[in-house]
Amino acid sequence: MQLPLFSQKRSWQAFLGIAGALLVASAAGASSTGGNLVRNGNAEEGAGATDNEVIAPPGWVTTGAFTALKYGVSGAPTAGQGANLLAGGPGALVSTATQTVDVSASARAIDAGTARATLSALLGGWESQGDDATVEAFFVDSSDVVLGRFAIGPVSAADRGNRTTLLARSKTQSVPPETRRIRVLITAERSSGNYNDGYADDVALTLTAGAPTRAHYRFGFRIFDRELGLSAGSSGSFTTEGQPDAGGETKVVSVAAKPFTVAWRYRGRAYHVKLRFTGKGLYSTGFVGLALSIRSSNVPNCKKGSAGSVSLLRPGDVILRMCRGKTEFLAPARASSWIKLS
Ligand SMILES: [Ca+2]
Ligand SMILES: [Ca+2]
Repeated sequence: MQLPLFSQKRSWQAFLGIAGALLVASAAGASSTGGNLVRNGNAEEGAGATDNEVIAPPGWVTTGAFTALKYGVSGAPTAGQGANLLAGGPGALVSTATQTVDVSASARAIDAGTARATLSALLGGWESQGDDATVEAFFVDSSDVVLGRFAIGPVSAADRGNRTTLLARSKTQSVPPETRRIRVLITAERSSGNYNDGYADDVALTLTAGAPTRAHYRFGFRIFDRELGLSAGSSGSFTTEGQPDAGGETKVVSVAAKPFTVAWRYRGRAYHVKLRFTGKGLYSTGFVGLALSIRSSNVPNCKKGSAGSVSLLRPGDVILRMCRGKTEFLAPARASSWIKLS
């Protein structure tokens, strides 16, 4: 049996105006997943060098002459955070310290695009010398592919006013989806004298897992066309969790909703299709697309279990596809229905 209205979407476009005001996601909460993920970023674990020796700080893989250095000894800053700091050490042009932090416990938030990493440290050098230190964080996936990086420092002699001191630096960056490890690299570079006076202390990496953005939508429409003998309507609501990212597409983490029914009467006969959300979908800029499946139907060729979808496009267009794509509601941005973020 033919249902001309539903198989000819241009008819819908001609006769119906379905509209909505969209839809901006509601506020996101943010929660920290814990404290500093870096081990011994403050150099307090283990001893600090008191002369031109090198004492590799525990927790770090070092190169060059990277060392823990005791505050207050000859040639070191007089006082600072705790007993020790990290330094490039004697004789080395470049010294490094690396450690890798496992962040797989936050995989869900990371892959949803809601995790942010904050890198912070005290960075400094010696008097007017240009020796300095930089801290970098590399986002690494499970195959050891680097997905991105960001850095803090260096602090220049001018930044320090040519004083022997360390200054606080901090930066926050979104964690790319698929990140499973974050590699932290301290690089100390020497430009004057024998000793590499690139200094660091209180090196910290924290992860903040933003709660998935939750948005609750209500929608509905009612259609009546006397000439065609058509009346139709539906309404429903759903809640999405995810992160509609202004920069692009992100996953819908979950969709919660009761099934809804699209029902219509055409030339005296009643039809209905009951749809349920499958929980799958995606966001992209100004767009929410959610997968549906048919729960029950009395429309020929539109059987239980077949797929459908609902797409909501800013500034309010709605597209509802069902019955294997054969039936399609297109909603230009004119009124007779509504979508609402509540
Ligand atoms: Ca310290
Ligand atoms: Ca130096």
